[in-house]
Amino acid sequence: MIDLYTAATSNGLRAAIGLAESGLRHTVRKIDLSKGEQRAPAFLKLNPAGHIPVIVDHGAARGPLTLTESTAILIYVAEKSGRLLPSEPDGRARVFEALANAMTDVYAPFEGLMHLHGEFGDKVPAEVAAGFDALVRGALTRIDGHLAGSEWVAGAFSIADIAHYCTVWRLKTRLNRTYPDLAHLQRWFAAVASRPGVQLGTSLAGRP
Ligand SMILES: N[C@@H](CCC(=O)N[C@@H](CS)C(=O)NCC(=O)O)C(=O)O
Repeated sequence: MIDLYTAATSNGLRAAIGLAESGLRHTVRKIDLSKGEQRAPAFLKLNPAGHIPVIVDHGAARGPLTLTESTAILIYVAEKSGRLLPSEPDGRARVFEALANAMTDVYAPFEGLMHLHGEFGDKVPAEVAAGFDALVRGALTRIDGHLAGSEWVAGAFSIADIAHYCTVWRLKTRLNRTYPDLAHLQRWFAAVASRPGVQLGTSLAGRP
């Protein structure tokens, strides 16, 4: 059994969807970030950084495993379940390439925008946000181009789709960035959103 500690953020959703799509048995424990539950002593024992998501796998090979970092959690549940990641090196390399792209070229500038919103609320200076927005749009435009000829971001549906989806979801639900002109990205987003595992993970992590 795996315990997931999470909340309705892009990182929290990444782990919740990964677990739901993996089919591994798990429980979801919601952490209320607005109430500071991530700084409670019991939670800090799991992750001294005070960040969700965290998993505790009570059935890990060498005894209970506590794991942080949404990307590491995605890879762990994919490897443990044998789903969401191809077995042959070429296919795995493509998934890891897309995963790295999701976390560095899309998530990182998105996080910059989130920090600006945290600092300025609705009054984010447009000229300051513009640089981050351009980086996110540039990366999403390249993914849109790839999706013009492919159903998913790297071969079959994988943890790379989950990683990208959660940032695009949060761009929409938290920052109202929807990219209606990127038609292939829209088609892909709707396809990911319609998957039962994605819907289950989203409902368990909760609304933003
Ligand atoms: N690199 C980490 C980032 C985790 C993270 O930043 N979590 C945020 C929510 S998205 C958090 O728990 N913030 C609580 C806080 O800063 O107090 C990951 O990918 O899991």
